[in-house]
Amino acid sequence: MSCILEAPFMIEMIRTVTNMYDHGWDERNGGNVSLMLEEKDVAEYLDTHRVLRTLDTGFTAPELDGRCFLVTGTGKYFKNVQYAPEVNLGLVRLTEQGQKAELLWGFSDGGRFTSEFPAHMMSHVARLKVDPDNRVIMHCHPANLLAMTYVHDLDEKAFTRTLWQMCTECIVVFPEGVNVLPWMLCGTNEIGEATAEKMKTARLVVWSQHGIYGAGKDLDETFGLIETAEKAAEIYMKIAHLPWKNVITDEQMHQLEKRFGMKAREGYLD
Ligand code: 2HA
Ligand code: ZN
Repeated sequence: MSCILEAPFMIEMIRTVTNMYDHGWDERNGGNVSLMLEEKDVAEYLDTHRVLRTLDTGFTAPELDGRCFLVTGTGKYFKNVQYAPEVNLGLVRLTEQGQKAELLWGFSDGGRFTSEFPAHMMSHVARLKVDPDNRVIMHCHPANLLAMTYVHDLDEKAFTRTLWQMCTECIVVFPEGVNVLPWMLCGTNEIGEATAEKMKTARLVVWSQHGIYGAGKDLDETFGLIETAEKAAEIYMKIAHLPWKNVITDEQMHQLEKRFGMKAREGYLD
């Protein structure tokens, strides 16, 4: 059996959370990532009959029964993942309608998965219904998106249109736009359910005054999605207080739709 630290999914996870930390998106223990895996992929590296511990999840998600997830740990720092992956990450398999998680690897100091596990798992359920290839849910605290939620209208259409207007390729990268939640208490099933509901119509969900959730088919795509939205927010925060002389018009956005063969969210362009 090969060493799990050499598994491509493990290498990619470690590189991604390190990169997120390097981007300044995950101060201290901020942020969390979950990557869905097939049990057969995991079985190349682990004896999947050997359960180290069984953890309560605090929610029910029958759709995820038997699914495996590589996930970041609660209270753990992304900064440290590359130096001690087995302490800071865990690999779990959901059972009993998603109410239990069997730990197959990791959390070696007795830890458990992120406090945002409900939001992650409920978002996986929601995205899988829209896109069966979805594998990743990613949460972090990028400064400019966060800053924008203090000074910009939180209306989803207005927020999306501003981001689209900040870089030409935004509308191509996230044509469905971004959904926005008002401030809510984090770590609860309530914010998990609200996030999952918003995930039905977009892969990006802003948590006002907190951060952002992204979803995608792999770690690269999901990282790139957040990276693009954060770049747009950065430009907005550079120019919001200045007189605007130019803008990307709706007519130009329609040209982008044609050129790139995608369709902006219904009703968001004139
Ligand atoms: O502590 O980001 O939302 C991790 C978080 C909680
Ligand atoms: Zn957070």
